Amino acid sequence: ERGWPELHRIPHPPRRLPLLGDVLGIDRHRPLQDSLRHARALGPIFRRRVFGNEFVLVWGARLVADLADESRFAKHVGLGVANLRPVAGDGLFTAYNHEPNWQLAHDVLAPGFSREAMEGYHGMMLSVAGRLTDHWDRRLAAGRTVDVPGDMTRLTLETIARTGFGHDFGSFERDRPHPFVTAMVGTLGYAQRLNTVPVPLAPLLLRTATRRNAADMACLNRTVDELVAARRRSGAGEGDLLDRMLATAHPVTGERLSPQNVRKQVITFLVAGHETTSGALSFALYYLARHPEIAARARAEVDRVWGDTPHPRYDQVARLRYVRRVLDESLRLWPTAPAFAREAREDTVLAAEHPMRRGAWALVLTPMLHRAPEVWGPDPERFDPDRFTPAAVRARPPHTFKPFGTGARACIGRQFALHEATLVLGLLLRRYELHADPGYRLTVTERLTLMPEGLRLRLERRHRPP
Ligand code: MNH
Repeated sequence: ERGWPELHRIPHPPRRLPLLGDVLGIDRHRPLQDSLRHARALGPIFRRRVFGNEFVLVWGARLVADLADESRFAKHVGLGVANLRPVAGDGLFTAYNHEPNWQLAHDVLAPGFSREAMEGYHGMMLSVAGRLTDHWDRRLAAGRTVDVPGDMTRLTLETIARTGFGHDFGSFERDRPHPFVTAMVGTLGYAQRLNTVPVPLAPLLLRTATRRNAADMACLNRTVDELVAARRRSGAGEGDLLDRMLATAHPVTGERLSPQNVRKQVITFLVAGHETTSGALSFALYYLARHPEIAARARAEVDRVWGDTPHPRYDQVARLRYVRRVLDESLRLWPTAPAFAREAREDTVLAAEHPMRRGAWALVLTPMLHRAPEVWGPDPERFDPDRFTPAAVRARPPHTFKPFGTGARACIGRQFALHEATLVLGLLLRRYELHADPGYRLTVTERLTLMPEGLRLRLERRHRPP
């Protein structure tokens, strides 16, 4: 509040209660979509007061581009991210900029996302995708529909567990999610709910939830400790993320991650490495099922680039340019990590208009940035992958498409996620026709990340001429 000397010039919702702030009519389970509603009414920068805490939300393209200036702004660990500190500690995602463990872990783990490393994961990604299509083939043979978010979560969890940690959660052999997933969903939901109650009352109002959360955190820790212990017993693997965490010294300082920090990194990567990719795949499948002409065009590309090969090569994935545009367009409308926060490094003026003191921060509302009419035109809700042709991308100003955040603290797993998701969409499009229930209305659930709720598809096996 004190960080913004001219706060009074920033609009806010009309109804304000002395104690509660702007919480009238708040949808506790959908705080993000609630903010989108306010954004539409209040414009490119606005503020909300929740239980005495005032915060600023931004989505106008000019304002966001300014916040992306790394010389004046940096990641702010606040709200949902800060609420995850008890779970993820000084892991890469939740670390404060000044914590030495951020740079250390970043430098040690970044080579795990290099092109060579990604090529090494490709075969494992393909084999996990095979478990998904086996599962879908069985559903199809039994005349059943498929649970899209559930199965995408099985797929992405197995992918990060296998490629990063040499571990198998057996997700496709279980009817219910693995306890790790249930615990993760619990802690994410809890972190989100902490924002919707007054902090001093949280222990009281969320008493049962807090007890559950402690049990969820214990489950996450237990899973991770067992995984690490198994690796220590078996000795080094094939140079995966876990090997890097346990054994790789910093190239310059020679420092290694501490055992406590390794635990936080494993949780961070298991969670960050699958939840958002699962949502991205689920939304893409929703749009493909809703737009048969787009699915047909994507499918034709897969047939052309991959032919009948059961094992598309690493380099054949990036060649699915149109499939990739479908994914980008899905991430435009529903960036599954839907906000990120930026703070002023020093006293500054945001977009030459809004003075900010050092440390003052704002939340960037990515789904609204991705709908800003000055960037995306008069019909931003329309699903159109051709918004991502090379020419269209070149014609847009920078910092207008930010599903992976920005700057030094942007997503380290971006290429991993895009490769995995493009590969899987290619495989699914080549194998099946996808049919949505005509009665299905897109409902987006929130647990810090976004997911299309209750999306099921009916499949048809494609019969391609040889
Ligand atoms: Mn990911 C940071 C979105 C996939 C691991 N990720 C971020 C941020 C966004 C984001 C946004 C920045 C948040 C912030 O500024 O506070 N991530 C995504 C999306 C997908 C995704 C939309 C999939 C689609 N992320 C992945 C995958 C991994 C991963 C896959 C790991 C294998 N992400 C991270 C980590 C960070 C991060 C780790 C924190 C990086 C840092 O701060 O150094």
